[in-house]
Amino acid sequence: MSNEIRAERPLIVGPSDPGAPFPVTLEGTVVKGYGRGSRELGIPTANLSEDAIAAICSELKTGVYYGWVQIGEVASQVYPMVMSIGWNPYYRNERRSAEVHIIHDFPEDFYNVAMRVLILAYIRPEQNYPSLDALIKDIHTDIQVAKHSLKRPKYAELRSHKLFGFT
Ligand code: ADP
Ligand code: RBF
Ligand code: MG
Repeated sequence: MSNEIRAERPLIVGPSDPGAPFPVTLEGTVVKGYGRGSRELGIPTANLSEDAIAAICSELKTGVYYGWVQIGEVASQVYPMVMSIGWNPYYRNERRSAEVHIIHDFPEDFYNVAMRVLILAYIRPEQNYPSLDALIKDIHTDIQVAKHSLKRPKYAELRSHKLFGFT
């Protein structure tokens, strides 16, 4: 079945309580991406630095995940996020890239700032799409999945995880 005619996806994904290996924590820096133009699609993605990507390689398979994220200062605002972990074809296929779309409107860009990511559940594998529209549509569904799934108590309470500097 093609992605374009696929039935609607469920908006709650993942168990009621995050199970092993979650939560997976990631700390890195926001770096320049590879000019694939996520922003032009209306879905900017903050790309994580190499050191952070290396740290999750052994823990998680490639795919799309949701959770919470904080940028800059510790104990600052924590936002919902969706992220894609995948092979970057421009990088000799040796390493994965990890890009985080923060579900919040920011007035300006932020690069070279700290980013702390708490990954809580797997949504779906990375896919190839027949069109860019189909990719964008699926990412919008991922965003809805994250928003709905994170409202559940066991996920909502992790917004104040110690990773984010709350005591
Ligand atoms: P790049 O190729 O450099 O990753 P993108 O087009 O993916 O560029 O845009 C990502 C940049 O946009 C981030 O590094 C960040 O500075 C900025 N940005 C603004 N709003 C967001 C958001 N909601 N989520 C992620 N990044 C955002
Ligand atoms: N790229 C793909 O090729 N296949 C995917 O299934 C895919 N899923 C994504 C899901 C999310 C939540 C995000 C933020 C990105 C995803 N991407 C995927 C990456 C996307 O292609 C990337 O952000 C771009 O470079 C857009 O131009
Ligand atoms: Mg990006």
